[in-house]
Amino acid sequence: MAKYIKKWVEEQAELTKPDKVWWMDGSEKEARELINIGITKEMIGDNHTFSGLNAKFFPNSYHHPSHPTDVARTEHLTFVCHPKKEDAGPNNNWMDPDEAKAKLRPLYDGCMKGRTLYVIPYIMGHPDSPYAKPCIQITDSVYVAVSMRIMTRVGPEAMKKIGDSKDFVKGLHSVGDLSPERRWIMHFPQENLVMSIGSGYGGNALLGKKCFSLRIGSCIGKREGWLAEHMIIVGVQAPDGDVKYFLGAFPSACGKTNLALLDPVLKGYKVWTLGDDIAWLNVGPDGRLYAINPEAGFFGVAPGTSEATNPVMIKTLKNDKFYPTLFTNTAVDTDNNAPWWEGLTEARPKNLIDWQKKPYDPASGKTAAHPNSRFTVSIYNCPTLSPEFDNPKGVPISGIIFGGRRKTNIPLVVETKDWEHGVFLASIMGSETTTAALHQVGVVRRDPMAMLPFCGYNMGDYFAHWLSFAKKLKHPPKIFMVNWFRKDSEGRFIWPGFRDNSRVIKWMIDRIDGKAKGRETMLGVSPQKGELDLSGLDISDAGMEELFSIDRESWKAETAEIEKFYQQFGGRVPKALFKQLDSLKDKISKLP
Ligand code: GTP
Ligand code: SPV
Ligand code: MN
Repeated sequence: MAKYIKKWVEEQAELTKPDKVWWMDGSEKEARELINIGITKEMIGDNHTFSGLNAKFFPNSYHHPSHPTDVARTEHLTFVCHPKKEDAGPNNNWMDPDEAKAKLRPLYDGCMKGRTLYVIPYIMGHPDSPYAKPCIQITDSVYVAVSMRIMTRVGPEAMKKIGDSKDFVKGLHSVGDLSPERRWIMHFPQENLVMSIGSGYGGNALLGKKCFSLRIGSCIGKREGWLAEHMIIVGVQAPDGDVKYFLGAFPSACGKTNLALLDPVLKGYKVWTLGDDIAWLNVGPDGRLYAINPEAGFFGVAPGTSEATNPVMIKTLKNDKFYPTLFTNTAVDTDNNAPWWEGLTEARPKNLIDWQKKPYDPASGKTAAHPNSRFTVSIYNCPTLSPEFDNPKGVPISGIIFGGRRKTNIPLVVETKDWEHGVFLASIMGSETTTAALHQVGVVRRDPMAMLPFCGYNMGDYFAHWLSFAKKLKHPPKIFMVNWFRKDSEGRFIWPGFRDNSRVIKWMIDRIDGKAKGRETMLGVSPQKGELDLSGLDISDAGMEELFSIDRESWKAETAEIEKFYQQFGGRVPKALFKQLDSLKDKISKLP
């Protein structure tokens, strides 16, 4: 066996002192054994890790309640440990690497006593892809072990790929005692190492996801000349059969999964799914931008997912091709033993247990499913999976869409002028915070490229890295900015969103094909009246106008905030972006 893998695993076992070490082979038989352990043995608080659900509703599916204090990413406990603080930037919590390890060591010492240490060899990306990366994660949670098998490519192939090399990504994970007091998610970019303890939740514990594919990945990408991004990848097929590939960056719980599995309302259009959360971007030999999805599954937000809003996801969850599907912190309809969440059906089932498996009382004023409850399902169960998904080269990108959750200010859609202007608008993105992380919900924060919690190094340097692609790309994609979440004075969404977002994508395709003229606005080119296909949609002219309105005073306040945001980075924000900001301020001052 590959000697460095063996050595590293032995060292971690010596530290954590498990009863048993289990090397995962990624087989279905093994997944069944692991799930059985979660049903009969492993506990989280008073509940078993897994309980079986009725296969008539969702085949091969299991419910998982997490610890009640462990329901979302914990950004305040997430650190990036570069040797120099400035390299982490104000966008990351920072700790000196030696200090961080000294803090963690006693927490890991003996933390797996009485438990099993699972070794998970996995590959991010298709094994044949030049962009794929082999990794080893250790965990003491069967939930994490099973989730990793759904979300990544687990198996001996990863070990073969690593061979006798030292060059693999290492992740050490333990649930510890699940106490938020002893919970840390620490990254060591210099060593391609992640150490996570005290949480069993999604992005804190499935280390291939945000920890490796984005935080460590962005640092590797900076060194090697590529980009690790919080983006979906889709192919959009027009009625003439032509497929164009798009990337879409939206902050957590702002619509990526829904857009990635879109069932367009417009006749003749079809969306092919390649990824719903993470994209690795490389410049191809032809000077175009190519994207691969390093993951192999969806870890999607349950609330709001229904036959009406996202029929393709409901079909995915009902598909039994790849075993199993997990439902984390949803409610359960006890009459049917079926998972339920707010929005799944219009009527709420009579007899529910809530996400902590307690009888649900609607009078409590709380939701039955946790607002950040999620499903974990293989991408191979998705009926709209693109035939290009397993193409090791990835797909060539024609358009990049950036979007946030904004009640005001940001129009439904604009096309930016060029790469630099696109990078500028992406760098000033703001979004209202959601329940995907533990913090105050609904406040606007700057979230450049939807990467604020995930960029593993100083964001000023990250902007410069983005700008550097202008020279490398012979055929740069067009960059668009969208906002599905604008509200009217009564607090209702003006744009219907979801499947109707295909109307906006169609206009983007028309722009790329040179078929739509558009009109100049302060922020870029927006559709002319009549260019957006609104057939069959009940929306007033006034509503449409409001979706694109730009208010001078609120934009003045917005740019003041952006300037403050830029200034935090101590001179690392490229001058070109300050120039773009000056030019925007100038345009705002000339608004009527
Ligand atoms: P992460 O997995 O956290 O990265 O989230 P995501 O960006 O994939 O978000 P997702 O698609 O799961 O959507 C999050 C929430 O936004 C869900 O409650 C959706 O119902 C809602 N949502 C998605 N698209 C739209 C839209 O076009 N309009 C409106 N109003 N809501 C939407
Ligand atoms: C997000 O929060 O952006 C997610 C879920 O996609 S997690 O895996 O927890 O990061
Ligand atoms: Mn995400």
